Amino acid sequence: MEFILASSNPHKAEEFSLLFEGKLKVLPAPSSLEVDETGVTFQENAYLKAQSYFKKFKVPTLADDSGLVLEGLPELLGVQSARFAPELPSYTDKCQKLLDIYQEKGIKERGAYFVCVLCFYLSDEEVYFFEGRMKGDIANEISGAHGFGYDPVFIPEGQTVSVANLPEWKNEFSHRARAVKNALSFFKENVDKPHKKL
Ligand code: ITT
Repeated sequence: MEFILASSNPHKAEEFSLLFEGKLKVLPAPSSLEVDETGVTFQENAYLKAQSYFKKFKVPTLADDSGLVLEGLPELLGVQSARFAPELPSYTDKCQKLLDIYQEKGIKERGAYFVCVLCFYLSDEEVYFFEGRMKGDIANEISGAHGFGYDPVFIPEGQTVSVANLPEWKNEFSHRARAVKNALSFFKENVDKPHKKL
C-alpha cells in the first residue's frame, strides 16, 4: 500500500519517514493544498485534510491532525494549536507566550497531553482513523533543540526534561508514534487476510 501525505508541515513528514520506515510507503504529495481546518475535533480536521488531497490527487491519502491540549487552559490550544498567537512568527516566541500566560493567570494546573489523529483515506467508502496520545506537563522554561512546535515546553510523563531534549524517546513514544503503531498493527492484521476488503 502506498499513500501520499496530506500535510504542509515538513517536521511531520520527517517524523513519519522514521516511523513508517520500511513498513508503509508514505510519499510526499505532488503539491501542498490550503485546507480550511473548520472542524471542532482532531478527527474532523484530519478527515477534511485527507479528503481534500484525495479529491485533488485521486490516490490513497494519509493526513495527521495533532495538537496540544492544556488541562489548565482547555480553550487555548487543542485543535487550534497551529493557530495560537499568529502575530508571533517563531515557535520559541509562541512557547514563551504560553509560559507567560500560565504565569500571569497564576495557573497551577500544568497537566497537558498531545493528541495525534491519523486519517487514512483509501476511497470515499473506506476511511480509517487511528489516535495516539502523549501525557505530561508544561515546563517552567523553554529547553531543548530537537523536534518542533511546543516540544521545548512539554515534559513527558516519567521524564525530567522537555521532549525537545529527547529525540530518540519521541520517535518511540510520542502521540504520533503511538498513532502510527496502532495503524500499522491494524494494517498488518488486515492486509494479510485477503477476504477482508482494504
Ligand atoms: P498540516 O495541517 O499541514 O499537517 P500543521 O502544522 O498546520 O500542518 P496541525 O493543523 O495538525 O498541523 O497543527 C498541529 C500543531 O500542533 C503544530 O503546528 C504544532 O504547533 C503542534 N504539534 C503537533 N504535533 C506536535 C509535536 O509532535 N511536537 C510539538 N508540537 C506539535
